[in-house]
Amino acid sequence: MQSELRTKLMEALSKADGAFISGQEIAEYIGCSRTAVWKHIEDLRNEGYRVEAVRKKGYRIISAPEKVSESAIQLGLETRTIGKMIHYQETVESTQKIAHQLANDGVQEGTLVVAEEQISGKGRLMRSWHSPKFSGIWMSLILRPNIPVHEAPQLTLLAAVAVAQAIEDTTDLRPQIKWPNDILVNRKKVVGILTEMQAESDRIHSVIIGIGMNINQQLEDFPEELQGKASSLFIESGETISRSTVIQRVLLRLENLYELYLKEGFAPIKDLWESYAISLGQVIRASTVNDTIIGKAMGITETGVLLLEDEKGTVHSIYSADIEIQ
Ligand code: BTX
Repeated sequence: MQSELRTKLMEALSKADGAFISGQEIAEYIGCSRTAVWKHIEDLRNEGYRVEAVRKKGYRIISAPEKVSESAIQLGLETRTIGKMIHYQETVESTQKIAHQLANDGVQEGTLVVAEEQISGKGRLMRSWHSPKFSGIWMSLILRPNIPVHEAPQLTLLAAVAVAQAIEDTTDLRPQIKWPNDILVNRKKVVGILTEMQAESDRIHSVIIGIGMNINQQLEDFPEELQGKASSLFIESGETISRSTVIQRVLLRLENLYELYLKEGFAPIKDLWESYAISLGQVIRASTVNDTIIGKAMGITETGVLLLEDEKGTVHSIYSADIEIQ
């Protein structure tokens, strides 16, 4: 976990927005000596930042490294709480696993776990998530909402909207959401979201939102069995995309939606979600643990449940399923 001092340093440099900021100003902002500032700037350089230092003017960040380290994410991050604490590791088994441990240890809401690579990335229902090094975003966010346990799945839908908005903010692509947790571009899966929870009786201890985004992979970077159904933002847009910029947009969009949700409930999120939904009005096949239901997707309820009308006119509530558009 990075120090509070580093968080403050990145805040001070973000505020300068590419202009020079003096060592004295930084020292005052952080509450440390100018020598300590100099040492921390050296640490940044060792992590691959290019920092210009000019006598009497101070310091200026010229470029950030390509990694998605704590500082790369925090330089320019506009959020208030989400992503203020970041746990970064180059290689992990799964960011979900680390986030569960941190949540158990009682870390603050908004703590983010992020990695360059996952060795055993997790999908839903024990499936795996392909997470190669340096080309995607593999991150898990810890939230502690004061909501009933049965409403926690709404946060998956909220996260999907935030990710869709962030894709629109950073590319010209038009993302669509397939209930409940896939984000597609041109009908190919570019993002998966896995929401897990720690709770006792009806009290939520924490919700862990895992987000996997394919950003700069080329088609041959995917295993063969995924090549027909998966894609990346690079493949779809033809442009290399800064992963830390996308992370910053996701975190900001998520924070705004989360605040709206805590204030006004799920209704405004539902409207936004429906504006991105790919399957509404279409005939889909929903495979649940016990059953397969074919019907027309009518919409989602106020609690995020999918409604399917079969050919007899019976409306089924789908709480959890895999969806195929017919
Ligand atoms: P899911 O169960 O909806 O999707 C998993 C399925 O998607 C796999 O069975 C496979 O067919 C396909 N798939 C696997 N990898 C990819 C990929 N990179 N791109 C597109 N399709 C793929 C979705 O589960 C939830 C995924 C969450 C991943 C994040 S990453 C950060 C966090 N840590 C972690 O271990 N998981 C989450």
